[in-house]
Amino acid sequence: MNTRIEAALNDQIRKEASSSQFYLSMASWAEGKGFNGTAKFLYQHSDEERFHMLKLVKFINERGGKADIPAIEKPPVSFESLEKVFESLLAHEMDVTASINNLVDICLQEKDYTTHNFVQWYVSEQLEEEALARTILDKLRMIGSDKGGLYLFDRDLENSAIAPDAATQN
Ligand code: OFO
Repeated sequence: MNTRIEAALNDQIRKEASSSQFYLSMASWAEGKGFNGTAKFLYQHSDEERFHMLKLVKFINERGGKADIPAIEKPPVSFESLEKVFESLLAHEMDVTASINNLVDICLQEKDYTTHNFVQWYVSEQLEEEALARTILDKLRMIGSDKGGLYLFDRDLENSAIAPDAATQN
């Protein structure tokens, strides 16, 4: 496997793994605050990110490269509000999108069209995840600090079809 591509894919493994830990930490915080619907959504999202990481690990190994399983930095453990949680989530997703775009660029420079094709799955996934985070953030900004509104938001998030797909369905 092309060493530049291998390094970029390994870097992406680290990003997906740290997304998973970050969302796990958010989920745990939300659960502790009694936002059970939000916690469920974020636990699910954390699983999804782990699946994204696993997909990269398998791709690298199957193509004769070597996937490195990285150490992960401790994510933040407390958040000011639900709005801050989803602001951080969106900022994080935008960062991941930039990294995926960079990966696409490297594939083209190295003329690795197989990896380029593989990475397209992540391009669409990022588009969906950013749109989802923006929709949720818009709702939270509308609700502000209204307790009744936050209660309904949390309940809706638990039952809603806007939750991320189960990891195994991706
Ligand atoms: Fe892996 O999709 Fe978000 O970060």
